[in-house]
Formats: sequence, structure tokens, C-alpha cells
Amino acid sequence: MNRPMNRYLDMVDSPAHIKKLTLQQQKQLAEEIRQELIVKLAKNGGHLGPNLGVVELTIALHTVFSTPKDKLVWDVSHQSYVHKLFTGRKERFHTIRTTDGLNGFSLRSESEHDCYGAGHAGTALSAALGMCAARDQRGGDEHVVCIFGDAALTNGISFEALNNISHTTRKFVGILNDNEWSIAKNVGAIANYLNKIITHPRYNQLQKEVERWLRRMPKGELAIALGHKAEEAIKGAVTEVALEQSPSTIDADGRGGFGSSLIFEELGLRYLGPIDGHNLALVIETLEFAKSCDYPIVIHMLTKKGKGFEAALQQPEKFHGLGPYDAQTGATLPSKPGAPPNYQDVFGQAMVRLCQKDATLVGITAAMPTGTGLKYLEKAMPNRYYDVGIAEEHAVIFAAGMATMGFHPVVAIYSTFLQRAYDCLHHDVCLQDLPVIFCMDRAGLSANDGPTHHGLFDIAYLRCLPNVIAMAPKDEDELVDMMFTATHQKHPTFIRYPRGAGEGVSLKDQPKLLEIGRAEVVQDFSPTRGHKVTFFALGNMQLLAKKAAAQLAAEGFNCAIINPRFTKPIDAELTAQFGSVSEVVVTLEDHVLMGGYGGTVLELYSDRRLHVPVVRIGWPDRFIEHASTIDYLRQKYGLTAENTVAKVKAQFNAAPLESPAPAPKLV
Ligand SMILES: Cc1ncc(C[n+]2csc(CCOP(=O)(O)OP(=O)(O)O)c2C)c(N)n1
Repeated sequence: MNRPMNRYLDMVDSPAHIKKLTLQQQKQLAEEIRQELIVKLAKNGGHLGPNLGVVELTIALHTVFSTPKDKLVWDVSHQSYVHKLFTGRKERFHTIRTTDGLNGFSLRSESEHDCYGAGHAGTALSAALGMCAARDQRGGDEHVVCIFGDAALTNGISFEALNNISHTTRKFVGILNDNEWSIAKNVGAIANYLNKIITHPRYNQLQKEVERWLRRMPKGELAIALGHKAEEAIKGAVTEVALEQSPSTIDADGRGGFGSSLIFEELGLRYLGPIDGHNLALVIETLEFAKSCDYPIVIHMLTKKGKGFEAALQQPEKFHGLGPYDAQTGATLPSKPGAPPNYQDVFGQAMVRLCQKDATLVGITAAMPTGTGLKYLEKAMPNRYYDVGIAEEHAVIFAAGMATMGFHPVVAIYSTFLQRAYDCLHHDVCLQDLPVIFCMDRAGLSANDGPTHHGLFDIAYLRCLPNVIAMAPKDEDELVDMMFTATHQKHPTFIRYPRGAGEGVSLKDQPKLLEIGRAEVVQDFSPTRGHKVTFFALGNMQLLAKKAAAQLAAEGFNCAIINPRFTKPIDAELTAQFGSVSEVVVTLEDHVLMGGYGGTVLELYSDRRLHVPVVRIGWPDRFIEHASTIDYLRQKYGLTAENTVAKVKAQFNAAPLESPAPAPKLV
């Protein structure tokens, strides 16, 4: 039997090996990597499309630069899989995004080649510039290369960094990885601007000129030559494109055109490109040039998201990040008939219904139309839908502005990404008490994404802000009630709900207006005897509470279950009332315990001098790692019925609290 020929990929274990390969071998390696990505990710899913797009770029980066001494800073870092393959993690690659496996993003603790961790967009330029400043302070000679996407470029922090580069350092390499896609199609003026550069008739010719010019240079002479005349030639050609004001670049309404110059040049950065990011020789040569520059430079590279996999090329949005798929066809499993809908879909469809009835409602997303479900509104009522790009701060303040004009904006945003806009929540929305509605998807764990994406902090970061109304539905029908209720408020309103499938309850025809700060008694005490235990189970923790209560009931306990609905204002009367008749109170939340809902209950009991033991179930004071499933992490950290039951029972076995020592007498 013929043994399959060894692949170059099998021989490559470190960046040093990449450097030893010839260009032809590296091209072969690129094909092998694409196959590896397509096949290995098929089982558990992952960010396939973005990684297929950066195969040549990553080979070139490791050919020209030497990590860990040189620093590669990836924005978001969802496109660092190929880098992982080259930096000692090939054997574990199949474990990516699974329990105890590799993380799906760069992680400093995972490898010395990961110089900076990320998961949220727009951080790479600032972080890389900070590294340059540190290097310059120390008199080091390492290179810092920042790889950022065209959508990350729409982020405010990216521009804050660009504004700061040229007067901070003389050595900075930025790579704009332009594939024209965010998760969905990139939107906004920056996207249009980049598009105008690459679709300009001069571009193809220009690209050839750059290539020919680079080729003529023997390697050693590149630096000198490029620093002077020849570089001017290229730049001149690019700038010529930029300066040209052909009528076709001006929109019908008179806006648009290239303006006076390339935006990067205006910011004091040398701009080179656009170049074909899949032309390996050209990418290597261009990086060699960038390496030799003693001024900050941005290389504009054009890549194709999903390159090498037809299905991914056809559906860039779907293949940006996905679950398991068929490695041949790219087909994904359809959801099982009768499976509960995802919260995001319930939200999106409810938005359409609510907007149809209320002309003051609009939907706002920060580059997540599908993830949040706002795509339903985009389709049904495009004039009531805003995608502001990866710009969470702007999204929040934009909503605040609309709210001052009598609108009721609904900002659909993941809990973890809303963190980015905290000051905007405080200063713009809450301080002015504006009726903006925040629908926070992914509140709770985002298991396979991990710590950058878990939405475990929003109760804490919101409950300290005055004017806030904050809710968490127990199921998808209550989510719609809460959305409906929020549209009737004159204050900032927040609704947190988890990633993934709802509870499978049917939706009422007409949503219910909930009373603000009023909890729901799901199960009252039974008239039978037995130790009284009350469960306050927030949002998706109802099921866990029901299981724990059933186990305790089987052992003779008398359990009540409350659906708190509100984390601010909480139902103080009902919470106190049940606390005063219970021997133990249990709070359950899909949130960190510190500053969470359970803490609110404790504060209330302290204020009211109610001495009832409170068992708090939630996430501990640490960053929770990624894992294949939520269940695994809940088991590991004790968010289970068994642990809840054990903790309740321990309260009954515990020795009574010692009475406090008498206060010293004042003399
Ligand atoms: C602050 C923040 N908002 C939203 C996201 C969700 N998100 C992850 S990747 C991505 C698109 C990134 O597009 P781009 O920067 O062009 O890189 P590409 O995926 O195209 O390589 C978005 C919106 C995020 N990670 N961080």
C-alpha cells in the first residue's frame, strides 16, 4: 500500500521551518493548510472563512519576521489559526475551541508567540503602538506588526491609534487585511473609501507596477532603494490614484471622491498597496520592504474570505464563524424540527412586530445583524435599521441622540461588547435619563468563545448606575413581554438573555406589559411541613432551580421558586417577604457573584435586618475559560442542581452563627 506522501505541513513545527522552505514549497504548504483548516474545523466549527483568507499572509509574516522576538498583533485574533499551526500548536489544533483545547483567539498564556490576547475588535493598533513605544524606550530592535481587518478599521479605537502613530514611533508595520467583509458585508464611509481605491481603473495597472518594481530589486538593496527614489515612484502612483477626481468617484449627490489624498498618508503613515494578499511572492517582498522602513507604514492587502473553499466563498457571512459543517460541501445541519428558536431570532422577529406598531422604535446594531437577529428588521423595514459598524460607543451615543428627539432606539448588542461603551452608558444615556432600550444577547456564557466573549458582568456594571431598569426573562415569551414593556418606559432599559435556544415555550399573540420591579412567584410554598427554602432564579436559571427544588422536595423540604424578572429595581417587598419566612434563601444567576443579583438580595436583607442565610449560586471571581459546552463549565464551577442542593443542606447542618461579641463600652 502506498503511504501518503509527507506534507510540508507535517514537517513544519516552528517559524524557523517556514523560513527554510522555498517559495514553491511554501505555495504547496498554503494548499495543505487550507485543507487542514477545512477538514479539522469541520467537526467543531470555528472561524473558517477569515483564516482561509490569511494563509499566504501568515506564511509571509513568519518568513519575514521572527516571533517571539518580533511581535505579531492580530486584531480580534479570530484569524490567528494559521499562526497557531506554525507556532508549536499543530498537534493540538483539532482541539481548538473545545474543553481543555486551544483557545479560538490569541492568548498570551497559550504561547510565547501570542504577544497579545484579544477577542474584541479594534484593539490591535493601540496595543501594537504601545509595544513600539516600549521597544523605543528600551532601545530594542524588534519589529511590531499589526494585522487589522477592514471592519476593525471602522472602530473608533483604531482611529485613535492611527492618529497617534506617526508622532510616537518611526518603526511600525500595519497590515490592513481588506476582504470587504466584517461578519456581514462591511458598511460605512470607510468601507466605501477602501472600495473606491480597489475598484479604481488605475488599480490593476498599479498593482502590476508595484510588483514589477519590487521584483527588480535584489533583496539586499531593497532597503536603500526603497527608502529613496523608487519608493516615491510607487507612492506617487498610488497617490495619483488617490488624487484623481474622476467624475465616477463622485456620488450623484456630489459627495464622495477620493479627497485630497490617501487617508493613511494624511495621518503620517506611508501607504503601500493595494496588493494581492494571495500572491505569496509579492506579499513576502512587500513585507521585506516594510521591515526595512524607518517610518511607520501601512500595507493594504486584498484577501478573499473563505479562499479555497467554494461554500465559504459563496457565503462569507455564514463561514465567518460557524458550528460543525460538512468538509466536502460546507453544508450545516438544519435545526431539528420542533427545536426551540434561538433567543436572537425571537428578538429579531419581535422587533419587526413592535416597529410595525410603534413609529418611534428603531433598531441599532454594531456590525452584528445576524448575531443579534436584527437582520429581520433590516429586511422588513430597512429604513428603521442602522448598522453603525464595529463602533459600540458610537452606537450607544447615536441612540442617545435619537432618544433626545423623541425616538425609542433599541440597541441590540452582546453583553460583552456593551462593556466597550460603559462611559457612554453612564454619561450619555443614564445621566440624561434617556429612554434607550438595550437588548443584550449572549448574557451568560459563550462557551466555545471563552473569556473574551462570556457576558458575565452586565448586572454588576449596570446596577450601580442611577435610572437603570434591568431585566432578565425566564424564557423567550417573557423576552417579548420585556421588550414590549421596555417600549413603554421613559428611562434606560436593559434586557439580558442568553446565547442559543430558548426554552421552547409558545409565544403569546399579544405581549404583556409587566409591572416594573415586580417579580413572579413561579411556585409558592406548599401547605405541608418541611424546612422552607426559597429559590430566586434569574433568567435561564429557572430550570436549575426547579431541579434543585424537586430534589429537596423529595427529601421533605418545602420550596418556593421566584422569577425575579428585575435586577434593578428588584421586587424588594416580595424578596423580603419570602426571606422573612424562609430558613434558607438561594439566589441563582448566570453572572459573576461579585456585584451580581445575589449581592443585591443580600444588601436588601442587610438593610432590612433580615437574618436569613443566603446561598448564592453563580460564577466565581475569576475569568472563566472556554469549553465545548456550557454544561461542562457549570459542572466545573458548581452551577448544578447537585451542588445547590448540597449547599442548601449544609446550611441546615452548619452550627448556628455565633452571636456577635458585645460592643466595647465607650468611656
Ligand atoms: C468590540 C467588538 N464588536 C464586535 C465584534 C464581533 N466581531 C468579531 S469579528 C468581526 C468582524 C471583523 O471584521 P474584520 O476586522 O474586517 O476582519 P475579518 O473577519 O474580515 O478578517 C466582528 C464584528 C467583536 N469581536 N468585538
